[in-house]
Amino acid sequence: MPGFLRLTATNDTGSVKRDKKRSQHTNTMLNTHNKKELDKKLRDVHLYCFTPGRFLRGRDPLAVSAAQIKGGADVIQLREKNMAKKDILYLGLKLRQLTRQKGVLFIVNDDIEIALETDADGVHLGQDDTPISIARPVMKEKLIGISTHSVKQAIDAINTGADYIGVGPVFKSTTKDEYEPVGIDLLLKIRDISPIPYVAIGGIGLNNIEQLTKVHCHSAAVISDIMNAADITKRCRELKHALVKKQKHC
Ligand code: TZP
Ligand code: MG
Repeated sequence: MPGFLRLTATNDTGSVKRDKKRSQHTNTMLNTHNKKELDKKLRDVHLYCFTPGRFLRGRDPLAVSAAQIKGGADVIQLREKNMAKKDILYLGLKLRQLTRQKGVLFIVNDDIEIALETDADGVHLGQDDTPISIARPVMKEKLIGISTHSVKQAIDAINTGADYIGVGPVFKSTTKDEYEPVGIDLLLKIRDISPIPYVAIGGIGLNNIEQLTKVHCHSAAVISDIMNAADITKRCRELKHALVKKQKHC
């Protein structure tokens, strides 16, 4: 992002200013009961899943999400980069119904309007999406997740009121290959400073998930490893099992 467009700035020596237990905005909102529930659900997230996007291959997207939920998905994120907005909205409305029935968090990627129209639990924003300073007054007590690729970005997200952060790509990701992997190293640094939940993302699969749990990270967002599996439910179960076992904290 060009410097002149940046609304909030923290230098590399910036520090986390937020209370460990309470986010800045929680108290000022009308529906604190709901907010507390959402925050609790967020803290319990292990397996963070996505709609199929380019991995759909003729399947019914709703059936794919149902299979992920059956396998233990704690979050479904509506992430469709090549679908007409109207179709994303219709899919989102159905997903809202399904996730509500099953008690799973429902997050919309990029688009605050669709997040509100579907009554999603929150929105997930990248570094080039709507800044949190603008998103927060609109999203009110709903969740805002921010993608981060460095300690500085993580600190900025925390200090500006994010409810959770995505950290990655931890490993090389073929789904989103414009970023170099940040490695387990960044995860370790963020683990040590973050008062809010963080979710590892990027290139994570059954073959390397133990590298996360070894450093006590028990929350992972996974796209291709699940979408390319012959049995989505089974793969989700395996990933969830790996994330939950020997859990200490994340
Ligand atoms: N952000 C960082 S990596 C990534 C996103 C959305 C894609 C993750 O996909 P995969 O297939 O699990 O690497
Ligand atoms: Mg985005």
